[in-house]
Amino acid sequence: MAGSLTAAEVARFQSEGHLSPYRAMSAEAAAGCAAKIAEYETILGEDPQRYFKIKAHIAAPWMIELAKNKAILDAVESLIGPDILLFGSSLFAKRANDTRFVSWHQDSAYYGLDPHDEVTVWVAFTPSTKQNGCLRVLPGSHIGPDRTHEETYDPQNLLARGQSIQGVEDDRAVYMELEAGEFSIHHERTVHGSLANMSGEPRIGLAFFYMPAATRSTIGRRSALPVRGEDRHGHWDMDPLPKRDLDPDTIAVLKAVWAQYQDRSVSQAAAVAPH
Ligand SMILES: O=C(O)CCC(=O)C(=O)O
Repeated sequence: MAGSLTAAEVARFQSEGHLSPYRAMSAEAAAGCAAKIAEYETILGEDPQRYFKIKAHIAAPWMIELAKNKAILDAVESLIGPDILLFGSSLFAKRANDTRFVSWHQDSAYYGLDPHDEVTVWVAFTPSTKQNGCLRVLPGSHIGPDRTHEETYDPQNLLARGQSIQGVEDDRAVYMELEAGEFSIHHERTVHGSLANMSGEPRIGLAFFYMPAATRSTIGRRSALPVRGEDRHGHWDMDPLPKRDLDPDTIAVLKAVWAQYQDRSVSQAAAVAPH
Protein backbone atom coordinates (compact mmCIF):
# COMPACT_ATOMS: atom_id res chain seq x y z
CA MET A 1 0.00 0.00 0.00
CA ALA A 2 1.30 3.51 -0.78
CA GLY A 3 1.91 6.11 1.88
CA SER A 4 4.76 7.11 4.17
CA LEU A 5 5.02 4.16 6.55
CA THR A 6 7.51 1.36 5.97
CA ALA A 7 6.36 -2.25 5.61
CA ALA A 8 7.81 -2.88 9.08
CA GLU A 9 5.74 -0.04 10.59
CA VAL A 10 2.58 -1.32 8.93
CA ALA A 11 3.31 -4.82 10.22
CA ARG A 12 3.87 -3.40 13.72
CA PHE A 13 0.54 -1.56 13.56
CA GLN A 14 -1.16 -4.77 12.51
CA SER A 15 0.25 -6.71 15.45
CA GLU A 16 0.35 -4.00 18.14
CA GLY A 17 -2.54 -1.68 17.16
CA HIS A 18 -0.64 1.57 17.64
CA LEU A 19 2.28 3.63 16.27
CA SER A 20 4.10 6.82 17.35
CA PRO A 21 5.60 9.37 17.19
CA TYR A 22 5.34 11.12 13.81
CA ARG A 23 5.51 14.83 13.03
CA ALA A 24 2.52 16.69 11.56
CA MET A 25 3.70 20.29 12.06
CA SER A 26 6.27 22.40 13.86
CA ALA A 27 6.08 23.01 17.62
CA GLU A 28 5.35 26.68 16.82
CA ALA A 29 2.37 25.77 14.63
CA ALA A 30 1.10 23.44 17.35
CA ALA A 31 1.39 26.26 19.90
CA GLY A 32 -0.73 28.35 17.52
CA CYS A 33 -3.42 25.63 17.61
CA ALA A 34 -3.30 25.55 21.43
CA ALA A 35 -3.64 29.36 21.46
CA LYS A 36 -6.72 29.10 19.21
CA ILE A 37 -8.35 26.68 21.67
CA ALA A 38 -7.61 29.11 24.55
CA GLU A 39 -9.06 31.98 22.50
CA TYR A 40 -12.22 29.95 21.82
CA GLU A 41 -12.70 29.45 25.55
CA THR A 42 -12.68 33.23 26.01
CA ILE A 43 -15.04 33.85 23.10
CA LEU A 44 -17.47 31.04 23.95
CA GLY A 45 -17.31 31.68 27.71
CA GLU A 46 -16.91 27.96 28.39
CA ASP A 47 -14.51 25.11 27.79
CA PRO A 48 -14.84 24.32 24.03
CA GLN A 49 -14.06 20.72 24.87
CA ARG A 50 -17.59 20.44 26.29
CA TYR A 51 -18.94 19.97 22.79
CA PHE A 52 -15.92 19.89 20.44
CA LYS A 53 -16.55 16.15 20.30
CA ILE A 54 -17.63 13.71 17.59
CA LYS A 55 -17.21 16.38 14.85
CA ALA A 56 -14.89 19.02 16.37
CA HIS A 57 -13.53 19.83 12.89
CA ILE A 58 -16.75 21.56 11.85
CA ALA A 59 -15.98 24.33 14.39
CA ALA A 60 -13.31 26.02 12.24
CA PRO A 61 -11.73 25.79 8.76
CA TRP A 62 -8.20 25.41 10.22
CA MET A 63 -9.25 22.17 11.89
CA ILE A 64 -10.39 20.81 8.54
CA GLU A 65 -7.06 21.86 7.03
CA LEU A 66 -5.29 20.02 9.85
CA ALA A 67 -7.41 16.92 9.17
CA LYS A 68 -5.98 17.06 5.62
CA ASN A 69 -2.36 17.46 6.79
CA LYS A 70 -0.10 15.66 4.31
CA ALA A 71 2.11 13.88 6.84
CA ILE A 72 -0.95 12.60 8.70
CA LEU A 73 -2.78 11.41 5.58
CA ASP A 74 0.38 9.82 4.12
CA ALA A 75 0.68 7.72 7.28
CA VAL A 76 -3.04 6.92 7.35
CA GLU A 77 -2.99 5.94 3.67
CA SER A 78 -0.35 3.30 4.46
CA LEU A 79 -2.82 1.70 6.85
CA ILE A 80 -6.25 2.08 5.22
CA GLY A 81 -5.62 2.88 1.56
CA PRO A 82 -5.90 5.98 -0.65
CA ASP A 83 -9.63 6.76 -0.39
CA ILE A 84 -10.06 8.30 3.04
CA LEU A 85 -13.03 9.82 4.86
CA LEU A 86 -12.86 11.72 8.14
CA PHE A 87 -15.49 10.09 10.31
CA GLY A 88 -15.08 12.55 13.19
CA SER A 89 -12.78 14.34 15.62
CA SER A 90 -12.61 15.18 19.33
CA LEU A 91 -10.74 17.73 21.41
CA PHE A 92 -9.09 16.32 24.53
CA ALA A 93 -7.76 19.10 26.77
CA LYS A 94 -6.54 18.81 30.35
CA ARG A 95 -5.66 21.89 32.34
CA ALA A 96 -2.53 22.12 34.51
CA ASN A 97 -2.92 19.92 37.61
CA ASP A 98 -6.16 18.50 36.24
CA THR A 99 -7.51 15.36 37.92
CA ARG A 100 -9.71 14.45 34.96
CA PHE A 101 -8.82 11.30 33.04
CA VAL A 102 -9.98 9.09 30.17
CA SER A 103 -10.94 5.56 31.22
CA TRP A 104 -9.83 2.49 29.30
CA HIS A 105 -12.12 2.13 26.30
CA GLN A 106 -12.37 1.02 22.65
CA ASP A 107 -13.70 3.48 20.09
CA SER A 108 -15.13 0.62 18.02
CA ALA A 109 -17.77 -0.11 20.66
CA TYR A 110 -19.37 3.29 19.96
CA TYR A 111 -18.67 4.12 16.33
CA GLY A 112 -21.06 1.80 14.48
CA LEU A 113 -18.69 1.10 11.57
CA ASP A 114 -18.32 -1.94 9.34
CA PRO A 115 -15.67 -3.14 8.85
CA HIS A 116 -13.63 -2.07 11.88
CA ASP A 117 -10.83 -0.42 9.94
CA GLU A 118 -10.99 3.09 11.41
CA VAL A 119 -7.72 4.55 12.71
CA THR A 120 -7.42 7.44 15.16
CA VAL A 121 -4.68 10.05 14.83
CA TRP A 122 -4.05 12.01 18.04
CA VAL A 123 -2.28 15.32 17.32
CA ALA A 124 -0.44 17.03 20.18
CA PHE A 125 -0.91 20.82 20.47
CA THR A 126 1.28 20.80 23.61
CA PRO A 127 3.88 18.25 24.73
CA SER A 128 2.05 15.12 25.89
CA THR A 129 3.96 13.15 28.52
CA LYS A 130 3.46 10.46 31.11
CA GLN A 131 3.44 13.19 33.76
CA ASN A 132 0.73 15.29 32.09
CA GLY A 133 -1.53 12.38 31.17
CA CYS A 134 -0.59 11.38 27.63
CA LEU A 135 -2.58 8.84 25.65
CA ARG A 136 -1.81 5.26 26.70
CA VAL A 137 -2.69 2.05 24.86
CA LEU A 138 -2.88 -1.66 25.57
CA PRO A 139 -0.75 -3.30 22.84
CA GLY A 140 -2.43 -6.05 20.83
CA SER A 141 -5.87 -5.32 22.28
CA HIS A 142 -7.28 -4.49 18.83
CA ILE A 143 -7.26 -8.19 18.00
CA GLY A 144 -10.46 -9.90 19.07
CA PRO A 145 -14.01 -8.74 19.64
CA ASP A 146 -15.26 -5.53 21.21
CA ARG A 147 -15.05 -5.60 24.99
CA THR A 148 -17.88 -4.79 27.37
CA HIS A 149 -18.04 -1.15 28.53
CA GLU A 150 -19.65 0.04 31.72
CA GLU A 151 -21.12 3.55 31.37
CA THR A 152 -20.17 5.24 34.66
CA TYR A 153 -21.01 8.89 33.81
CA ASP A 154 -18.14 9.85 36.17
CA PRO A 155 -17.79 13.69 35.97
CA GLN A 156 -14.00 13.31 36.27
CA ASN A 157 -13.98 11.22 33.11
CA LEU A 158 -13.46 13.20 29.89
CA LEU A 159 -15.61 10.64 28.01
CA ALA A 160 -19.23 11.77 27.96
CA ARG A 161 -20.61 8.51 29.25
CA GLY A 162 -17.58 7.54 31.33
CA GLN A 163 -17.51 4.34 29.30
CA SER A 164 -14.95 2.03 30.90
CA ILE A 165 -13.48 -1.40 30.39
CA GLN A 166 -12.83 -3.00 33.77
CA GLY A 167 -9.86 -5.20 34.70
CA VAL A 168 -7.33 -3.84 32.19
CA GLU A 169 -3.73 -4.71 33.09
CA ASP A 170 -2.31 -1.20 33.71
CA ASP A 171 1.25 -2.53 33.87
CA ARG A 172 1.05 -3.56 30.18
CA ALA A 173 0.18 -0.01 29.06
CA VAL A 174 2.35 1.78 26.50
CA TYR A 175 2.47 5.57 27.06
CA MET A 176 2.56 7.41 23.70
CA GLU A 177 4.57 10.50 24.66
CA LEU A 178 4.62 13.24 22.01
CA GLU A 179 6.29 16.57 21.38
CA ALA A 180 4.02 19.45 20.39
CA GLY A 181 3.19 19.00 16.68
CA GLU A 182 3.66 15.22 16.70
CA PHE A 183 0.97 12.57 16.35
CA SER A 184 0.25 8.98 17.30
CA ILE A 185 -2.01 6.45 15.58
CA HIS A 186 -4.18 3.73 17.09
CA HIS A 187 -6.68 1.23 15.73
CA GLU A 188 -10.33 1.73 16.65
CA ARG A 189 -10.32 -1.51 18.65
CA THR A 190 -7.13 -0.72 20.57
CA VAL A 191 -7.97 -0.30 24.25
CA HIS A 192 -6.76 3.17 25.26
CA GLY A 193 -7.18 5.97 27.79
CA SER A 194 -5.17 8.49 29.79
CA LEU A 195 -4.43 9.46 33.39
CA ALA A 196 -4.68 12.83 35.17
CA ASN A 197 -2.42 15.79 34.36
CA MET A 198 0.03 15.96 37.28
CA SER A 199 2.05 18.79 35.72
CA GLY A 200 1.83 22.57 35.92
CA GLU A 201 1.16 22.90 32.16
CA PRO A 202 -1.92 22.10 30.07
CA ARG A 203 -2.05 19.01 27.85
CA ILE A 204 -4.10 19.55 24.69
CA GLY A 205 -4.66 17.29 21.68
CA LEU A 206 -7.11 16.82 18.84
CA ALA A 207 -8.04 13.29 17.78
CA PHE A 208 -9.05 12.66 14.14
CA PHE A 209 -10.96 9.51 13.17
CA TYR A 210 -10.23 8.23 9.64
CA MET A 211 -11.88 5.37 7.76
CA PRO A 212 -11.66 3.86 4.26
CA ALA A 213 -14.35 5.28 1.96
CA ALA A 214 -15.81 1.76 1.60
CA THR A 215 -16.78 1.69 5.31
CA ARG A 216 -20.51 1.37 6.04
CA SER A 217 -22.48 2.79 8.92
CA THR A 218 -24.23 0.02 10.84
CA ILE A 219 -26.77 2.42 12.32
CA GLY A 220 -28.26 4.36 9.47
CA ARG A 221 -27.12 7.11 7.18
CA ARG A 222 -24.68 9.63 8.65
CA SER A 223 -22.14 12.15 7.39
CA ALA A 224 -18.38 12.29 6.96
CA LEU A 225 -15.77 14.44 5.24
CA PRO A 226 -13.77 13.18 2.23
CA VAL A 227 -10.12 14.12 2.88
CA ARG A 228 -8.16 12.15 0.27
CA GLY A 229 -8.78 10.13 -2.88
CA GLU A 230 -12.26 9.32 -4.13
CA ASP A 231 -15.47 8.14 -2.55
CA ARG A 232 -16.83 5.63 -5.08
CA HIS A 233 -19.25 4.12 -2.59
CA GLY A 234 -21.58 6.93 -1.50
CA HIS A 235 -22.29 5.41 1.91
CA TRP A 236 -21.94 8.79 3.65
CA ASP A 237 -23.48 12.26 3.29
CA MET A 238 -21.22 15.31 3.45
CA ASP A 239 -20.41 16.96 6.80
CA PRO A 240 -21.61 20.57 7.16
CA LEU A 241 -18.62 22.90 6.66
CA PRO A 242 -17.73 25.99 8.72
CA LYS A 243 -17.55 29.24 6.76
CA ARG A 244 -15.35 30.81 9.43
CA ASP A 245 -13.92 30.19 12.91
CA LEU A 246 -16.73 29.33 15.35
CA ASP A 247 -19.32 29.58 12.59
CA PRO A 248 -22.61 29.91 14.53
CA ASP A 249 -24.34 27.43 12.19
CA THR A 250 -21.85 24.63 12.70
CA ILE A 251 -21.39 25.41 16.41
CA ALA A 252 -25.16 24.93 16.80
CA VAL A 253 -24.82 21.55 15.06
CA LEU A 254 -21.93 20.59 17.36
CA LYS A 255 -23.95 21.48 20.45
CA ALA A 256 -26.95 19.49 19.25
CA VAL A 257 -24.82 16.46 18.42
CA TRP A 258 -23.21 16.59 21.83
CA ALA A 259 -26.48 16.95 23.71
CA GLN A 260 -27.85 13.90 21.91
CA TYR A 261 -24.67 11.92 22.51
CA GLN A 262 -24.82 12.45 26.25
CA ASP A 263 -28.42 11.30 26.29
CA ARG A 264 -28.51 7.88 27.92
CA SER A 265 -31.26 6.79 25.54
CA VAL A 266 -28.84 6.98 22.59
CA SER A 267 -27.06 3.67 22.62
CA GLN A 268 -23.94 4.69 20.69
CA ALA A 269 -22.11 7.90 19.85
CA ALA A 270 -22.36 6.91 16.27
CA ALA A 271 -26.14 6.88 16.40
CA VAL A 272 -26.16 10.67 16.29
CA ALA A 273 -26.37 12.24 12.85
CA PRO A 274 -24.79 15.70 12.65
CA HIS A 275 -27.75 17.30 10.94
O1 LIG B 1 -6.63 12.44 24.90
C1 LIG B 1 -6.98 11.58 25.68
O2 LIG B 1 -6.66 11.62 26.85
C2 LIG B 1 -7.81 10.40 25.21
C3 LIG B 1 -7.96 10.37 23.72
C4 LIG B 1 -8.88 9.32 23.19
O3 LIG B 1 -9.59 8.65 23.89
C5 LIG B 1 -8.89 9.13 21.74
O4 LIG B 1 -8.13 9.77 21.03
O5 LIG B 1 -9.70 8.30 21.24
